[in-house]
Amino acid sequence: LKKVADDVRTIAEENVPWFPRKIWDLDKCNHLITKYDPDLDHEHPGYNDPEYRKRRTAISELAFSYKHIYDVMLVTMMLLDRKEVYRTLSSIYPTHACRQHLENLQELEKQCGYGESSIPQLRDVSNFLRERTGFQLRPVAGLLSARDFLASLAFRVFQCTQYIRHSSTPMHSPEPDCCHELLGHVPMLADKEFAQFSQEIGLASLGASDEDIEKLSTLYWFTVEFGLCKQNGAIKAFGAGLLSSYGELVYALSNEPEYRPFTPEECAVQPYQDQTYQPVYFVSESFEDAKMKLRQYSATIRKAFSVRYDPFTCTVEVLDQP
Ligand code: TIH
Ligand code: FE2
Repeated sequence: LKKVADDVRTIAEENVPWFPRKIWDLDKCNHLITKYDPDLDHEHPGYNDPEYRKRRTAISELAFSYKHIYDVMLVTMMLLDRKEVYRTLSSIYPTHACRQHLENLQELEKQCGYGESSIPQLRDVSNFLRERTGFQLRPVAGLLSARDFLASLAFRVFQCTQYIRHSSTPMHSPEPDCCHELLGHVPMLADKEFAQFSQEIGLASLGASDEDIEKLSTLYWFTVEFGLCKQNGAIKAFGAGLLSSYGELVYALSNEPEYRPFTPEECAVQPYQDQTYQPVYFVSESFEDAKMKLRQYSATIRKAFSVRYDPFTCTVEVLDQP
């Protein structure tokens, strides 16, 4: 068939037939040929059978309307305080957020309707992430146990709340909410290196003892949630808990708190604060460096087996320790 999808025309070479680039593009690979079509092909045994053709039409419609998405329910929230949160945070991102966060937030504004007066839908954001790093979002009703939360990271699934913080406290929330997920986590999960780091914490957590889960979730806390990193000689925030809280972001990059270089062994046992700002922050050299250190640390966790994620089947393979 000669039918060409519209977006092909944006590709430079006009003579190149359109072809799917992403798995979602298969939604557009749905053109039938008329041969053997019971409505069009006079030779088809069902051509003179109206009941048969009706049934076939109904079945076809189902096939045509199929979309390669994981359906996430759409939620409408109060727009109310979101505007203020978005505006205030955006004003300090250029000086406080790491490069990856800034770049990805721009993409999210372009592609997912991020902005002060709109609420992006989880479905769109999840599809955006899947395309960038294979991470996907799934809705969660509130704080999960560390074990469950970390386990989902092993599958590149991020458990994402959809409710919003109370309007009386726009600059800090003690619990995750959609501002925290969308402004803090999502732009970071769109970075390949960071996504890898997150998944590796998840993999390390599978089947770990309660004690090791506690350590890994503390490590997660001081990196994914409250991590700082060096960029061009300056210190910037990459932790989602900082990037979603104007109050703590300003505080973290002031000269009040204590900084320590990121060392997993130390970080994993550092007491943390979940009611108010952290007294100490850990500074990573880079995501690459943090990932290598995490790997070394994970290797010291005592387990009778090791795991490997198979992205083709989306399953975790359990391997005996030699
Ligand atoms: N304190 C963060 C905020 O105000 O956005 C939210 C959270 C981060 C980590 C746990 S809760
Ligand atoms: Fe979080």
